[in-house]
Amino acid sequence: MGTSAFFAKPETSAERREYYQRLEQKHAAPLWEVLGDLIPAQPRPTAGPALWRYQEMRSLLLEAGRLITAKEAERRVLILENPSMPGTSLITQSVYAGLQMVLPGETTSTHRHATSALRFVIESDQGYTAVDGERTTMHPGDFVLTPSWMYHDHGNPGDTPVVWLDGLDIPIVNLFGTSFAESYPGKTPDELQPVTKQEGDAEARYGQNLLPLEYKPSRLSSPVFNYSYARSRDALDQLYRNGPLHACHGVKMQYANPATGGYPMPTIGAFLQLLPTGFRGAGYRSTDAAVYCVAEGAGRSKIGDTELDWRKNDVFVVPSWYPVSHQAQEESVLFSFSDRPAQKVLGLWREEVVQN
Ligand code: 1HN
Repeated sequence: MGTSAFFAKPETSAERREYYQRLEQKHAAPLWEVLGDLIPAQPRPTAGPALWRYQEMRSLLLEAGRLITAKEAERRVLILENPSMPGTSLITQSVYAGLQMVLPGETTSTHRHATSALRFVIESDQGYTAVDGERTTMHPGDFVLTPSWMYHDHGNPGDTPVVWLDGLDIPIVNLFGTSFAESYPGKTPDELQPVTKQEGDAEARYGQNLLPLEYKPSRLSSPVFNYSYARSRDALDQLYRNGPLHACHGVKMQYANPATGGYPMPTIGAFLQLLPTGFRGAGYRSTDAAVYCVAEGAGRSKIGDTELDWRKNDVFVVPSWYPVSHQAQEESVLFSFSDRPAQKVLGLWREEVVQN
């Protein structure tokens, strides 16, 4: 992938090498020796295509549930680390992903951080997330936001484990050297943020094609923080019937901030797409690496030269600028997230239809 250089290294000589050594002692270096690697002609992602089978990860999560409590762990998460990026804790160069489990009866402590988080719910009967004083009950397929610097905690009053995919912009925040984090300043370590709003308030206030009079956004993230699967799924179904079907994406929609039309959070965008039974998508690539979670169905994606078979709840990753084409064996719904909003606002995002 993308090994082409726009600048070839000049010949070297004993005299040049001796000079480079003297430069090194002065903490300086010749640009012409590294230019091609520093500024590749095309993206050269360190991430590779990869897939995590949910059934395997679920058993490992249940094992973690016997080894450590959510309280002791702060968050009981299995990091999904890209096999081509060992030791980084990252799934791509710009986003982090993990699978989190909350067992029946558990709550997690309240904290906040500069990094923004999203959740895509995989298993939940009565699990909830509380963000900025409002709880939302999570159901499979719901897309939930934890925007930057908002206090949040989770709980599971139900009888079965709650599991979701976490996505965070950790590398972006750390790139800029802007990470802050703190626990809720309760008097006891177990003290959670108070619930100050009725469940469903954000949805009623901002998520019904209505807005409060003279509403002015007070933050960069969406005021809606749970985008329910039931509603998104219905929309996809209707849009499939209405057409047209995109040759690469099937029926693909992006989650939106209802107050601005922009992305739900400034650094991470998210998408939901329906691929009808037998769909064979055309090749496509974009500069935003994407993390996918299979909400429904089964199929196969060709990512560069790698073919990955996926089933419900599996997670897979498409690195930056890798051609990808999706095929669906049965009607499938794919959730995905990426750093597209950050790339777009910086004027860096590109996409194209390709042969794959
Ligand atoms: C975090 O706060 C959560 O609140 C999940 O559920 C995963 C990974 C790194 C840093 C903070 C959560 C996280 C995280």
